[in-house]
Amino acid sequence: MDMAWLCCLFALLSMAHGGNVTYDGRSLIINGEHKILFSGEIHYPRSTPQTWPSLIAKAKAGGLDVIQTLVFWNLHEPQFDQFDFSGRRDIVRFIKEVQAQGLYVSLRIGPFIQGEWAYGGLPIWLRDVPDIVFRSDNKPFKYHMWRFTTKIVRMMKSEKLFASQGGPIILSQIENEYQLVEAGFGEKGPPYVKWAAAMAVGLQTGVPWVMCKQSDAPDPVINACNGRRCGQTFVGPNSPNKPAIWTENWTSFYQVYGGEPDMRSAEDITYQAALFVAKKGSYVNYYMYHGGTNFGRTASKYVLTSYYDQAPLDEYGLIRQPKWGHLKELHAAIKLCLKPLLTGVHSTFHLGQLQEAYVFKGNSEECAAFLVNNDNERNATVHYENSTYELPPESVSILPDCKIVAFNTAKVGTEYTTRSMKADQNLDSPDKWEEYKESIPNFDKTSWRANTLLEQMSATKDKSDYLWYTFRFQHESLDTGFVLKVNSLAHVLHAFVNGKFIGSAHGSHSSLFFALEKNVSLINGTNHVSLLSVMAGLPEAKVGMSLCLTHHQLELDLTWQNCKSAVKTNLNYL
Ligand SMILES: *[C@@H]1O[C@H](CO)[C@@H](O)[C@H](O)[C@H]1NC(C)=O
Ligand SMILES: *[C@@H]1O[C@H](CO)[C@@H](O)[C@H](O)[C@H]1NC(C)=O
Ligand SMILES: *[C@@H]1O[C@H](CO)[C@@H](O)[C@H](O)[C@H]1NC(C)=O
Ligand SMILES: *[C@@H]1O[C@H](CO)[C@@H](O)[C@H](O)[C@H]1NC(C)=O
Ligand SMILES: *[C@@H]1O[C@H](CO)[C@@H](O)[C@H](O)[C@H]1NC(C)=O
Ligand SMILES: *[C@H]1O[C@H](CO)[C@@H](O)[C@H](O)[C@H]1NC(C)=O
Repeated sequence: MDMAWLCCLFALLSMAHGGNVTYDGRSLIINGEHKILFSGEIHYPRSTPQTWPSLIAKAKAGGLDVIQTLVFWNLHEPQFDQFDFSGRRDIVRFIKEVQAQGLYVSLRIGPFIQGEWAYGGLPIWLRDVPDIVFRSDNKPFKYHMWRFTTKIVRMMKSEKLFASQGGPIILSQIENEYQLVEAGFGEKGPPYVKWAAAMAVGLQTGVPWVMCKQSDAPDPVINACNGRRCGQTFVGPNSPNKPAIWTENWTSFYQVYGGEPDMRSAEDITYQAALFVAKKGSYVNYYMYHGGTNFGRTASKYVLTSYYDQAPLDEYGLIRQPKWGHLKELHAAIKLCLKPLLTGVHSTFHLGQLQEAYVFKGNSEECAAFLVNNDNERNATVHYENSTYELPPESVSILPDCKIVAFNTAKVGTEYTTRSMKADQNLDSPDKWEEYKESIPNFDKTSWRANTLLEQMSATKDKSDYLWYTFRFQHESLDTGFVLKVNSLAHVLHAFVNGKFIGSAHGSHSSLFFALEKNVSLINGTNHVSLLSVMAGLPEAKVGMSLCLTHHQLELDLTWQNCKSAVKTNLNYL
């Protein structure tokens, strides 16, 4: 008997998934029901298929309704028309795992995704498509974007993964934060936005599309907010018929080489999230809920392999407290308010100079209130409905019955945890290491020669992070002291002159280029310069260098570009 009951409950739960998804000014509507949804971003390739079930289970236990993920084009199509959906790339398996645990999926197809991912997710071979201009009203780009988007949508459809087919996917995203760069595309920008929206909508997924940070997202695409403080900054949807959706609520921030971990507090995250819901926000996504690991060479320039370790689930999938627990309590408190939140009449009024109430009043007794103290320094005592409430600085109190405080964002009840590490394997014993000596290549040994300095990504096609640049030249003079100056758009440079190491230099995440400047001594006869240029992750821009060798008034200009032009001598260069 019990078993039978269990079975039917399960059946009901999974049936609850199917259904067309629409929206109105209040929220997404799934199966005819308005929804307030909490979503957590988890990227399938940043963890392993073995860990997906437990990550999703922990997200569900934390009170989430939706798992949101990007789709990683260059991971799936590393060579043109050669697709790979195996192992960590198995997006269908990931989505089915989310479905099996009864959660929804939001699929951010992009296919430009940024995401601190190599080349923003675009395959490197796209660079070689003739006349292509990325993310613009450009035929070749639109063709390839259409091709990949269609490929993914068809794959989802054939697995019946859209909610309209009974699957878990309730939302999809096209493009990503395009408005930030749109002006740079001049008159090619706006038609591209219109095209992207129409192309996506034309794929007839039966679920809505969003564009994030795109205030002019064309109907019926929903413009969504990304950022840390959407609770304060989002001006709202661009139509009264669209819901307020927050696609990236940053739980901390990604970390770069040489940077400090970003510690966004549980209080701050819940304050912004509660404020967003108080202002009729209906969808909050935490970016990231689990960051995980940038395996292999998938991180973009200077980004660490560890991704959003400070998220509610840390890099290893361990619950990070109090973040996870405090968010869980927020979700539970807001779920207690659902009825008035979704059906009640919304009103807002001041409780003090920096204090506000957001109230949702339904029929009869239904009432939920959010009491907000925007003062970031002082407690505030406020009066609301004949009661007195003490509000901590910069906080939201949630009253699911307009009387009793169920949750305050600044009062963290969850205990802090610390993570202790113990060595499982020692990697420092000499027998685990081997040393290799690579000879310094010089110009005589190169087979690939060009009349200009080659741009690094075009040369390596992402097969390697390393590229040697070598050249030789004749020199005869009393003077031996010269300065070698290299301006690099790559990330690290090691320089050798006549087989001798003369120094290294590197840039940083925030710098666009760096310079190496070293004194070198030259010999009479043939001199060899060998430069090992290293990339620490694919950036979104060109990577190359210019270099010059200067001495007094004499400059040898090896690029005919950036160094002031000078004597062009009998140089041979690669
Ligand atoms: C979704 O909408 C289509 C077209 O209106 C309809 O045929 C279908 O039955 C709907 N699906 C569900 C699950 O309601
Ligand atoms: C706010 O009130 C709490 C408890 O009433 C008190 O512990 C705290 O120090 C006060 N904070 C400020 C900034 O006044
Ligand atoms: C608040 O007090 C006033 C006056 O005593 C009373 O009329 C009103 O019903 C009270 N409101 C609530 C919500 O209790
Ligand atoms: C290099 O060449 C210059 C000019 O021919 C000459 O004066 C100088 O002595 C040479 N230096 C050496 C170390 O041979
Ligand atoms: C090169 O040598 C000169 C003179 O010895 C010194 O003043 C200068 O700082 C050096 N430059 C670099 C880049 O090392
Ligand atoms: C979103 O992120 C911002 C900043 O990282 C935070 O203040 C806010 O509370 C977050 N909101 C949610 C719902 O996570």
